[in-house]
Formats: sequence, structure tokens, C-alpha cells
Amino acid sequence: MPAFDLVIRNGETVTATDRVCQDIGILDDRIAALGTNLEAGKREIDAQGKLILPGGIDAHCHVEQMSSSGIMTSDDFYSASVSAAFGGTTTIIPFAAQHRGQSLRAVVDDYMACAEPKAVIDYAFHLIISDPTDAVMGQELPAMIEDGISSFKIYMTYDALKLDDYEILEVLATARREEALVMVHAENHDVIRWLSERLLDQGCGNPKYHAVSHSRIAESEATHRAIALAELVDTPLFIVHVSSEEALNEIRRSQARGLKVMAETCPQYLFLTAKDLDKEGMIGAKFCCSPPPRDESAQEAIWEGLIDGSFQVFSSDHAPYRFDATGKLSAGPNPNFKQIANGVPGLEVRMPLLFSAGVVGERMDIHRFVEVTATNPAKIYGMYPRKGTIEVGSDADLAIWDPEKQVTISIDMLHDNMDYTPYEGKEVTGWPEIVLSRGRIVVEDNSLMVERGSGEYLRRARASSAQPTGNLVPEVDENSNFNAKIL
Ligand code: DUC
Ligand code: ZN
Ligand code: ZN
Repeated sequence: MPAFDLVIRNGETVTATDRVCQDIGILDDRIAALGTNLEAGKREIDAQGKLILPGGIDAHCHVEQMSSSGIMTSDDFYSASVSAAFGGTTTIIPFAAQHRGQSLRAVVDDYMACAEPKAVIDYAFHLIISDPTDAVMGQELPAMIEDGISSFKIYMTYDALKLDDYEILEVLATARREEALVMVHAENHDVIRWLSERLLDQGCGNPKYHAVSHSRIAESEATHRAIALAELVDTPLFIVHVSSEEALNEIRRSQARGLKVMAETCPQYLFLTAKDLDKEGMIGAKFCCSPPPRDESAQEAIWEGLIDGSFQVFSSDHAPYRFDATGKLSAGPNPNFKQIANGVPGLEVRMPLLFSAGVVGERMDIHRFVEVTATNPAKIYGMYPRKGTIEVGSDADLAIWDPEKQVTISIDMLHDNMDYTPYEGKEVTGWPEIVLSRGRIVVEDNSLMVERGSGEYLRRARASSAQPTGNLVPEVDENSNFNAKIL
């Protein structure tokens, strides 16, 4: 009787800290043994010449989500999770988005009902809080956190989502009390509104003006303000999708002062620029996301922040809207930039893009790659060490990478439900060939090997239970000006 269900032999195992030539023995859904000359498995995989990495965790993606202007993402939980798996990601954390007037329980029940029969990999949820009424903050949110949804996103912009500073303070105070993590979309709403109105008055409606209206100053001002509010309440804060050096420097300054401020960036800020929004006709709409891609010098700064530890997480912010009347062109064939759904797809290419330009391109240590794509998201969002690492007892969520495989990215080879990729024609080196989720082979021979609905919902621990590795993020300053008694 074989000792293991599956043994992966001869590969190099890489985690956030170690690189070891060893075999991996898998029993049921867990890693049961690591070492050399392991006993036989019912099935064996020879991973000679391959790297075995923890399955990626994409901690920011929008799946089967209705935007605040009523446009549905093109991906549902099936296509999104299949696409994620083909790119080496084995856990996704999309959003359960509250629209004003909705109860959180109803929102979460809806998303659960969508995900459960479709997801092929494991998933958790963040909440989006757009209506922080007394009932939501006092009863509903604590109940959700108790149920394992220990993080939530708030917005400082978008008419239908934005919270004012008073509401943000209320949310931060609730998060502090309940040990949850607040994620913030930091852009100054009135700056964007004021610039947009003037641009449109002057007839400047092309997609390229989206980037002008979402100025870097709107981002850095809101980042500074969100950090100040979190400092006042003395609670950790996570800044999502950072695009500019100015916002990054606000984050760095707060980290250097000892505040628990964490942040993420995304592929669009490393590989796209505002020039992409200025492509012929309406093509620029394909690249409209918020915050927008900036210029080459911002790209360099964002790389630096990812390498030096200022950013803890690399997520896709996958927000898939097709280049047709269901998505980007829902307002007609020639929308102005305010009418274009915000978002770019990126679930499947997130890890290969960073592996190629970062690790193969020798900009980024492979351990740092694992940290920002898997280990830190697991720690920050309460799933470590079950997810995000390769250890005895951890879920057997693994991606066996061919580090030399050359791939030209094109929409035809991706598995999402999109009709374009912003990275069309980009050549990358390195791609995951076999992907396992809880010991099940999900992808092999470029084929999907599992059934719809075989992914599982993950209840997450409260946010206080883990902190990421890497630089910075030390303990909160004892001289914080927050007076706990006023809560
Ligand atoms: N911006 C967001 O805030 N969410 C989805 C995508 C985007 O571009
Ligand atoms: Zn956002
Ligand atoms: Zn987003």
C-alpha cells in the first residue's frame, strides 16, 4: 500500500525563505512529508528541472461583481477560478460588494451562492462596505468577521461607494475593536470630480483623459489622509492598488514612523503606462482602471517599492469588462472617459508577468516573489500557514513551474471570459505547468482536471493573528495620539 497519494520528486522547492531539493509527499489534501527518498505514492510526478512554489494567492480580484454603475464583470466564479489556476494561483479573495441599502448577510449569501457551485480553487471574501449604518457597523459587520470575513474594503471615491472621513473613522474604529483589517481605495473624490468636469467641459472625453482626471495628487492626498485617520484610531491599514511614487512615499514615511500600514501594487502599474490609454480610437478604454497606469518613472518607483519591502502584496485587481456593449462600451461605441467601466483583467498573468520580469529578469529575488504573491497575502489575510507556504501540515496547494518555458501572452491562450488582454503579445519566460489545490491536480497538460464547484470556501482568522514577513511594519508607536478610552 503506497504511503502517499502523490509524491513529487526531484524538484526544487522554493518558499519565502528556503530553496531545497526535496520530494513532497501528499496525503489527502495536505503536505504529509518533505525530504529525500520518500516512500512511494499512488501517483508520482517527476519534477526534475522544475521549481515547486506555493500556489499563488490573489488577494484582490472582482468576480461576478456588479459595478456601482450596474455593469457585471465578464468572469463568474468558474471562468475566474479556472483562469487563476492556469496562472499558478490556487486561492482567490474576491469581494462581496455591498450596495447602499443592502444587508451584509444578504450580500455574502448571494456571493456564496454564486461561488459554491462554480469555483475550482479555494476562495474567501473581503466585504466592500458602502453603507456603514449603525446596524451594519454595530451588528452585521461583527457577525461577518466572526464568520471568517476579516477584512473589508472602503472607497474614498466613486459616487455610489465613497465614504466621508467621519464614516471612515467609524469603520476604522470598528475594525480596531473587532480585529479586522481595513483596505482602502485611496483617491480624492473631489479632485477627480473637479478635474473631470473641466476636462469634459472642454471637450476632452477620450480615454486618455481618465488618467489626467485621476491625478497622482488625488491618490497621494487620499493616501496621506487615510493613513492619518488610521493613525488617529491606532489601527492597521492596507492601501490597495498603489500606482504612483507619491502615494508610495506616503506609505514609506508612515512605515518608517512605525505605523502598521501595508500596501499592495498590481501588474498594471509595472507593465502599462498612461500612453496605453492614448491608443487609437476607443482602444484606450481597454486600459482604463483606477488608479490609472502612470509613466515609466512611476513604473520604476513601483518596482523599487515591491523589491524593497514597502509593498507587502502583489495582486491583480482583476476587474474584467469586455471591449463590447456588456462592458467597456456599455454606454455606446464612443463613451467619454467617465462612462467607461474601470478595470483591467489580470488573474492568469499576474504571477507569470512578475516571475518573468522580476525573477528571470533578475530584478527580484525568487523568495521575495513567493512572499508577495503567496506568503504575505496568506499572513495578512488570516490563512497562514494553511496557505501560502510549503510545510508539513499545509494544504497541498502547489504550482510546478517550468522556469524556462517561453510564452507569448495572447487572449487566445487565456482562460478568462474576456475578449482582450492588456498584455497581448508580451513575451514571458516561466509558466506553471502543473497546479495542485489541496492535493488535487487542477491543471496538467494544459487541461483542467477538476469539476466545477470543487473549490472550498475559506473562513479566515482575525487580522491580528499574523503579520507579514519582510521589511518594516513594526509595532505601533507607543506614543500614538489615540486615546483608547474614547472608543
Ligand atoms: N478600480 C477599482 O477601484 N476597482 C475595480 C477596478 C478598478 O479599476
Ligand atoms: Zn479600488
Ligand atoms: Zn479593485
